[in-house]
Amino acid sequence: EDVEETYIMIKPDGVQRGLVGEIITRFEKKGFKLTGLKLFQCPTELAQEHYKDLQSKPFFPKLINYITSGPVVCMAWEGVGVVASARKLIGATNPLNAEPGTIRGDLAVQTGSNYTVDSQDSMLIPFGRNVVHGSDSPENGKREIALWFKQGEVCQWTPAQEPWLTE
Ligand code: YYY
Ligand code: MG
Repeated sequence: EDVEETYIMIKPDGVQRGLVGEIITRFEKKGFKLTGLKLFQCPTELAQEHYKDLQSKPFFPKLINYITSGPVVCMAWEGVGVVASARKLIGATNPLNAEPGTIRGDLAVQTGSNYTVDSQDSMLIPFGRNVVHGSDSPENGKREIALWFKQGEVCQWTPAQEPWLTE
């Protein structure tokens, strides 16, 4: 199977709440390879570019305000099937629907005002504070890593544990 790359970002609420170590640990323990890591204050234009597919959504301005409201932790992770696997570790977009055991299920509660579990997937109700971002496809993984990291900030290396992870 193909080695993929995914862009994982601890959002400002995760940084402010002191969850950085906990979240990195989940990806590390799983066995993925960390190839990029930095604390970063995101400019508005970059947030808009990152979320450009959502620019017509009513919650877009709130989303941009939230992502730029404080530092984020930018990460690149590599591995076979890492994109889908990271999305599973992260859990459902709305923390109210995220399963226990997932990052959002264990570490977040935020919902928009008026939000109930029954109004699932409504794009009308903002529920921004979900702690972490993960790319939704290998193509977007590459696109987002190129967007958030400069040349030379992503490292190619061989973890010592590699022979113990796969045969
Ligand atoms: O990929 P993921 O983060 O799980 O969800 P997306 O559908 O890509 O939405 C990106 C981001 O937008 C989400 O993490 C929170 C925010 N958002 C929101 O505030 N309100 C919604 N109704 C839907 C999404
Ligand atoms: Mg997404």
